[in-house]
This record gives sequence, structure tokens and C-alpha cells, in this order.
Amino acid sequence: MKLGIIGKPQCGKTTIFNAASHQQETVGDFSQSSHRAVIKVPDSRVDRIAELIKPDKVTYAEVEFLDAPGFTGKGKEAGAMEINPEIRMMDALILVIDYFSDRADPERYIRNLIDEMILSDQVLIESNLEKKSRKIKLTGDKAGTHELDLLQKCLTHLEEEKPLIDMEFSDDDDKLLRGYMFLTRKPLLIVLNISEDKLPEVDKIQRDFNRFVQPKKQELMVMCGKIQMELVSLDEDERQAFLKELGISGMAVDRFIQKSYGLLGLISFLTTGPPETRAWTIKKGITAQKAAGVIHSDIERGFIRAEVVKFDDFIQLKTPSAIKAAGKMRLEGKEYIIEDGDVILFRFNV
Ligand SMILES: Nc1nc2c(ncn2[C@@H]2O[C@H](COP(=O)(O)OP(=O)(O)OP(=O)(O)O)[C@@H](O)[C@H]2O)c(=O)[nH]1
Ligand SMILES: [Mg+2]
Repeated sequence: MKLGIIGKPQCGKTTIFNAASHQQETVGDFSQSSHRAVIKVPDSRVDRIAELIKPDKVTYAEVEFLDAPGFTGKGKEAGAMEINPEIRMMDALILVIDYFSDRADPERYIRNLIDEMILSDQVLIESNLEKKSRKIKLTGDKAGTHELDLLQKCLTHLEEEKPLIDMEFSDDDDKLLRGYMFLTRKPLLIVLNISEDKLPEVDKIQRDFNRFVQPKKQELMVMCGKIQMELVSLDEDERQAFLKELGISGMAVDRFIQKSYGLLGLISFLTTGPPETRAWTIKKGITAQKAAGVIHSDIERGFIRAEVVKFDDFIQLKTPSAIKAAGKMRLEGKEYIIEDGDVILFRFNV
């Protein structure tokens, strides 16, 4: 699962990438260079269980980020070819908007960049429509007509300046469309990258800009990339002092990674024991047996049952015997749908 960090040149993409990945790529050099990193998803549930169990090893869920240049911010005037093709391969996109420099004009650029994505999908459909209808005419093959209709429907929607993520399709059609890797069908997180002096207004800015996003499909968050990048380079004591001085609570970059992970439709279940406390990544909605396969194919194949404890019960009751005595350990079968934060022990036999 991959996330692309995109935006206009010099909007702070690499700054935010550095804060999230604890890397030190050069910022502010107008290089528009690409960077990749696999980033740990901060998870206080993992930390709290590890405090209790004191395992030898602690492992967090991970997600891959690409810091990718390739947008002009010219909106409808931009050529669709200007978009970096690698961005199409991403599972979700993070759009960084400059709200710190003298050039900042966030409303205009949110609109422009979304327009550029819409335009790019439009061009992609138009070229495919042309190719496909020519082929149908030549071969008399009617098999492709359904796809043609589908693309035409998408095109009409895009022409109304709306992103494809708005549209509902059957699973089959959705699969078909996935092959095109449309930009506007990807979940989107808009990050308003604010200047330090706007920090006291974070909540107000968030409220003002929320109208740009549709719940569940898109999200928006406000953070100051520069401060976050500075914060991650400090040790814990210095960081706490700095946070206090700035009057901000918690690390926005942690929330940023968590939101990105959620955007991908991913959740975590946890396993724990003396050797390791670990978060495992799964798609929302999968069954206990499938989830077992994420750990090892033998566990999926030989699945007997899952012993499931809710995170809050685990923390409150602390020991396996207390959990059992309180009736908080549930035995679940193959078809149980895993919930975010379930603490699970799989029983299996091979
Ligand atoms: N004041 C302030 N400056 C920032 C912030 N975020 C980024 N900058 C500055 O903006 C400049 C560009 O930052 P980068 O992170 O390199 O931006 P970019 O989007 O990666 O740039 P390109 O890759 O060249 O397109 C740098 O000088 C940063 O220090 C911020 O939150 N506040
Ligand atoms: Mg950069």
C-alpha cells in the first residue's frame, strides 16, 4: 500500500515527508526530487500493551510514502501530461497546500490542483474512448460496449468538475475502472501546511476548510510542516519542552501518518506475547481466517479459532486469567470480521 505526497512546487512536500520518515532530505532547493520511505504507523495501543507485557520486541504497522513532484497548480490551463505518471500507481494521495509563504492562496490552489486531477482523468478517458470505439467499429465486437458506457458515464461526471470518488459502482465495474488508475478515484488527504504564526488558529482553519472535503472519501488536516520536521529531530525531553513553549499538544505528524493509514482503508489488529507485541495491517472488513494468513499461511490453513480481546478490556484487566474470569475473551470462528484494535491469539493446527 502506497501513499503519494503531491502538490505544487515548494509547497513543503519534502518537509512533511522528512517529518514523517525521520529522514533529512534537502528542502527548499527547488529540486522537485522524489523520495521514498517505509514509515512506522504510531499506535498508542501497541505502546500501552508493550508497557504491560514488556515483550522483547515491538513492531508497528508500516506504510510506504512517496514524495512525488509533478503538479503545476495551473488548474485548467495545465497540460494533463504534466502530472507525474508514478502518482497514478499510488493507493491514496496526500495533497500538500502552501499556507505559509507570501504566495499562499490555499482556496485557489485546492481548487486548481483538484481541477488538474480531474482534467488528467478526463484526457485519459477521452483517449481510451476513442481507441475503444474504433476497435469496436472495426471488429464488430460488442464485448467492449459495457466498458465504453462506463467510461462515458465517468467522463460526464468529470465534465461537471466532480471527482470520480463520488460515483458508486458494482464490484465488477469498480475492478474494471481500477485498471485505469484514475487520480480522482483515489482517497485524498488535503494537508494545509501553515506558517508558525498561524498555529494558534489551527482549529479555526480546520473548520473553515472542511467544506472542501467529503466525509469518509476525503480528509483535511492542518499542520506546520516546518515545526514538525524540527520536532522529530529533538530528543523526548527537548520535544516536550518545545511543544509546551509552542502551546501545541501532541505531534501533528503522528496524526498525519494515522490519517494516511486510515485513508487506505486499513486497520490493525494486535498480537502480543513475551517475544513480541505487534500490529498487523489488514483491509477493513476481512475475516479472522484471512487475517490469520497475514501472519502466516499455515495459520490460515489450519485455522481453528481466534481468541479475541478488545483493547480496552486488555488494558483494564491486564492478565489472561483476569480477562477470562471477566468473560472478556471471546472465541470467534473463521467468519468473524476483525475490528480495529482487536487483540488476537489464533489457535491453529497443521
Ligand atoms: N515557514 C514555513 N516554511 C515552510 C513550511 N514547510 C515548508 N517550508 C519551506 O518551504 C520551502 C520548500 O519546502 P520543501 O519541503 O522543499 O518543498 P517541496 O514541496 O518539497 O519542494 P519541491 O520538491 O522543490 O517541489 C523550504 O524552504 C521550507 O523550509 C512551513 O510549514 N512553514
Ligand atoms: Mg521536494
